[in-house]
Amino acid sequence: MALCPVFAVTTTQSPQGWRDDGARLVSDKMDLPNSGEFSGLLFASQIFFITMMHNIRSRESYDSAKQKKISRKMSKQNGFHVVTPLLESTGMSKRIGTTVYLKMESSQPSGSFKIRGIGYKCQNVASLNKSKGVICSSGGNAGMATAYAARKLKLPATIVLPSSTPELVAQKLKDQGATVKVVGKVWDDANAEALRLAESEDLTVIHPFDDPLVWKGHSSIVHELKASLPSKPGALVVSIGGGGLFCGIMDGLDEVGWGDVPVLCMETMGADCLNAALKSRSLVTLPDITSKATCLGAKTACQQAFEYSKRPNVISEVVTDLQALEAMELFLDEERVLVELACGASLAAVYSGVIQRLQEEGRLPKPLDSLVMIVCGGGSVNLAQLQHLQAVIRK
Ligand code: PLV
Repeated sequence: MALCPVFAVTTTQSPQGWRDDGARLVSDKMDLPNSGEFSGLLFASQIFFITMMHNIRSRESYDSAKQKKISRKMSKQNGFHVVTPLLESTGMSKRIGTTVYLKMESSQPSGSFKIRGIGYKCQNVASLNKSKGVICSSGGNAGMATAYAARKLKLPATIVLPSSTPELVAQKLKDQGATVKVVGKVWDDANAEALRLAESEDLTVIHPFDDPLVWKGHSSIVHELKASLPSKPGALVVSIGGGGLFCGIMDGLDEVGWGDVPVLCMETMGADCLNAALKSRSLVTLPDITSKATCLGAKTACQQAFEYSKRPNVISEVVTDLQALEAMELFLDEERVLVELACGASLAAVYSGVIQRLQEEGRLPKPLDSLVMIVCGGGSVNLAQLQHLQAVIRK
């Protein structure tokens, strides 16, 4: 590629760095050329202009060809998810005295991180060319990711929801072309029905959290963090339902050599199956899901999540629905993004002072290098749903 000269018009006070970068300085104090020198300069600048236009044009076609190649490669590697923004939160950083980064999974096409793992799993199912269709039991978001990926892959999708899932979800799923069934009160009931239907109708099960392929898809979050963070994070915060997101994060941390980063697992009271398992030192099945954060409402965590939670760098904390709701509201106010109560559980780690308490207890370093919040998002929320939660939680 031909090098194109760069002329920088600036004042003599401009930083020396310009010249160090190879730009030629044209000072506003330079002597004006005489007429002979001037026509020579004009001719030179015409040649320069033509060369520059040629370079720009060939650069453009080079860039678009390169871009197409990257896009093709990305769509093969990344499936249906997008690389989400990593934002610095001034409000949260001020609260805990260290830089807080928000990994905005709320920006995913299906509304949450779920599309990473579920998209990857569905691609895998489609590539085997044997499936008559997929079936997923879900509190909402796994279903939305399945319906989205299945539509793109032209696979029929059935989503089984418990009655605790907000009504707006069923309509969103139907809009994606999925068949929707509402069975039982909580996710575990819907899951039993999904397994039965899979058997009787010969459908492929897409598990919302207990599948290594789903974890592999979720682990892409950490690879993106590695590519954009200036250094290893001080700690990471994640919401726990059945533990699929957590498993993906732990796999990813190991893969990038960040296996020792403290990971804070957040649950709501009444959907705290991982915390209960840690206390009992074995997997526990909760008698019921009493939290309104229904997307965290698996009665039993997956085995791998329990194994990972035993690591010394993993901390498990539980907040109330009210703390998660207040976090949701503050986040909407400060960051202008509406997320689900399930995500509010993570945000409450900062807004409810959990981080500061853990630092005082010596369980998290003080000062903390930086904190990464996985803003898991969630599509089962709108203004009416927020108002409903405010009414039932504050009653
Ligand atoms: N939700 C699952 C499981 O529900 C679902 O079917 O959608 N944050 C959000 C917004 C979620 O939707 C979920 C899971 C989680 C966090 C927790 O992820 P997990 O289950 O992988 O730990 C019952």
